[in-house]
Amino acid sequence: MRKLNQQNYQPHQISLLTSASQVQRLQMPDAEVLFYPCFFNDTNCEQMFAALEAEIAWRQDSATLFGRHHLLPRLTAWYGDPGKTYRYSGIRMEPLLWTPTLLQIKAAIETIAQVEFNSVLLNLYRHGQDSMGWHSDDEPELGLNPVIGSVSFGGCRRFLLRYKGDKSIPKVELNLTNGSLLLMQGPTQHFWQHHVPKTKRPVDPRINLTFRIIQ
Ligand SMILES: O=C(O)CCC(=O)C(=O)O
Ligand SMILES: [Mn+2]
Repeated sequence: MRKLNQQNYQPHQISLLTSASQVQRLQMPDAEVLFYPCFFNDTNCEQMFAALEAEIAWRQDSATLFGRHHLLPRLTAWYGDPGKTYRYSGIRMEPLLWTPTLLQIKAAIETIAQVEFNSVLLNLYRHGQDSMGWHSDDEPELGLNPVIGSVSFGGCRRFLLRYKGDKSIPKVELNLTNGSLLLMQGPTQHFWQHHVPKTKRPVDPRINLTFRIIQ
């Protein structure tokens, strides 16, 4: 299994090659979800993973649930334009200033998403026991019908979506591959929740970046 380390990190500008030619539009009611399984090529992915692992100020927050503090089962970080504060699960995050690596990834996905993101939430899943519970990205500061650009580097993890109301609508499952881009937009966050389950299977560390627009 790949170990977290900083050996592959080279702090130089990486020229990003992206591919939007392979795209899947997911067939889901009340949602607009596009998946680009190989948006970044293999060389880019290795360099990006190493750069992000080394540069990002990773921290382990705790969320408050029924008055008790629980360490989040992953490391996180919040970057963005000054003043773009983010609050979720009782956690308040002030943005750190964009790094060149983050700005490169942001520019690459903005060509596809056709919006300008002003912030990004980063998650580092160290191993299969790190995860993300069911939720929607529907905090008020994200506004109506938010565009979420989700980029993944490293170990491939399952990503599930479930409809909030009608339980007869089947769950949707995706493998978020190394170098993939998932775009969730339109009414998706109103009607659907998503999560990254734990796994017992040995899995490489994974970094996920969800680019957002804080109003
Ligand atoms: O790791 C992922 O793919 C999902 C991350 C996510 O849902 C979030 O940051 O809100
Ligand atoms: Mn989310």
